[in-house]
Amino acid sequence: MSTLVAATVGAAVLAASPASGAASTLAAAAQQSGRYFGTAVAANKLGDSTYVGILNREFDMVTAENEMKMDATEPNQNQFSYGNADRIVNQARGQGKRIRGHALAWHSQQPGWMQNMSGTALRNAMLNHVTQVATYYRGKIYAWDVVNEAFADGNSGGRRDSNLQRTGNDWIEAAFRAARAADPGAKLCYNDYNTDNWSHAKTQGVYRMVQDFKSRGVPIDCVGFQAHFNSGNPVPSNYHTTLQNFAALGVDVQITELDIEGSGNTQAQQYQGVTQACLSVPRCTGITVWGIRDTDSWRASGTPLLFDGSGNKKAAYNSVLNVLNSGTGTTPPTTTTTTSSNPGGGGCTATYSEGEKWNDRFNGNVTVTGTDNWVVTVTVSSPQRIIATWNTSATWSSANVMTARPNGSGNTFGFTIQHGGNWNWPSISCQAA
Ligand code: 9MR
Repeated sequence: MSTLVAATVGAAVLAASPASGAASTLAAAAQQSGRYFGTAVAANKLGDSTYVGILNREFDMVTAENEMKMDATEPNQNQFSYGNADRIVNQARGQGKRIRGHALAWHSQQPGWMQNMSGTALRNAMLNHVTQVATYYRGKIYAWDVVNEAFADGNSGGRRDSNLQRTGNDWIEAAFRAARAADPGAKLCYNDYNTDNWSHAKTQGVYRMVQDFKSRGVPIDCVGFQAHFNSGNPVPSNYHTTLQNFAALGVDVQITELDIEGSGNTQAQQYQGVTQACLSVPRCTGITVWGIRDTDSWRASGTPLLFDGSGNKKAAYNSVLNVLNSGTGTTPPTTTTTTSSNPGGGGCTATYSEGEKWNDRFNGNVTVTGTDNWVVTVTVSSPQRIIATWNTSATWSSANVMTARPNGSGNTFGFTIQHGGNWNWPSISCQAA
C-alpha cells in the first residue's frame, strides 16, 4: 500500500520536473554513488578561464598531468621543486577537490641525473625520491600512483626492462613500503595501461603481482587502469570482469587516465560502457579523464575527451552523466524476503548473490533457507531477460517473472540475465510451498 502511494507521488513529481533527482555535473552525479569524477590538469592552463570554469564546475578529483613526475619534482638530485605541482594542488584544494598523486616511481620522465644511475645508488635515489615527495604532500593526497607502468607489453606477462627493474625485482614493493611510511593516510596504487582486457598477458601479470603483494602484506590499496582507448585498442567487452577480479583481491580499482579517440555516438557508447563497468564494481571508487577539452589532450587529433575545443559538452559527456545519474549496477535491491504461506508456518528466506558479469549479461545465485520445499519468484526489469537457469525447475508467468522450484539439486540455484544495459539486480521473494 505505502509502496503504491510512494510510486504515485514519485510519478507526479517526475512529470512536473523531469530533471528532478538528476545531478547536472559529473562530480555531483558520481557522488550519488560515493564515487569521484576527476580530470588531469596542466598547471600552464590555470590562467585559461574556460578551462578553469569547466574544471571547477564538473570535477571533484584532480591529477597533475606532468607536474608531480620525477623530472618535475627532483630536477637535480636532492633538490626538490614543487612550484607547478603546488599551483595545481592549491587550486584544487581551494575548490574542495581531492588529488590523485601521479607518479612517484616510473621508468619514464626521469630527470637526467637519474637516467644515468644504476644499482644500489639508483635504488636509494628512487626510495629517497618516494620518501621526500610523499612526505612533502603528506595528508593532501587521496591516492598515489606509487609505481607507474612497470609491466611489459606483449605476451610475456612479466616486468618491463628499465634501470629501476635492473636494481632488483623487489623495487616495486620497496617503493610501496617507502610511500606507506611517508604518508600512511594516502591510498597506494599501482597504475598501468593495456591492463583493461582480462585475457591479456599484461593484465594477468599485474594481477599476479597484486595477489602476491596482498598475500605477503606489501602495502597496496588500489590498482589504476589508465584506459587510453582508440580503434587499435578498443574498450574490451570484459572490462567489468577485469575490474571485478582485481577488486576481489581486496584492493580498490580506479580508472585513472580515461580517453577514447572518436566522435559522436560511437564514442559516447564506449564512454558509457567504461562508466558502466566502473559502476558495476562496488570497489571501483572513481573515474578520471585525461584532460578537459579535446584540445587539451595528449592525443588532441583523436578528439578523445568529453568537451570540444570550445568547451562545449559532447555526446560522450551526456552519456557519462546519464550513466552516473542512473546509478545502474550500484543500487542493491531487496535481497532477502521471508514469506510464510502455509497455515502451519514454515517460512523461507531467499538470498541473492552476484555472480560473474559480462558486457551483455550477468549471473545471479539464490540460496534458500528455512525449507526444502520452496517457491521463489524472480522478477527482472525491462529490458532484462533471463536466458539460462541451473539447479532449478523454472516456469514463467510472464517474460519478466520466473517461478523457480527445487529440482533435486539442493537449495541454491542460479540464472543468467541478459541485461540490455540495465544492471539492476532482480527482486526475489520466497514462499514455503
Ligand atoms: O599527458 C602526458 C603528456 O603531456 C606527457 O608529454 C607524457 C610524457 O610521458 O605523459 C602524458 O601522460 C601519461 C601519463 O603520465 C602516464 N600514462 C600515459 C599518459 C599519456 O602518455
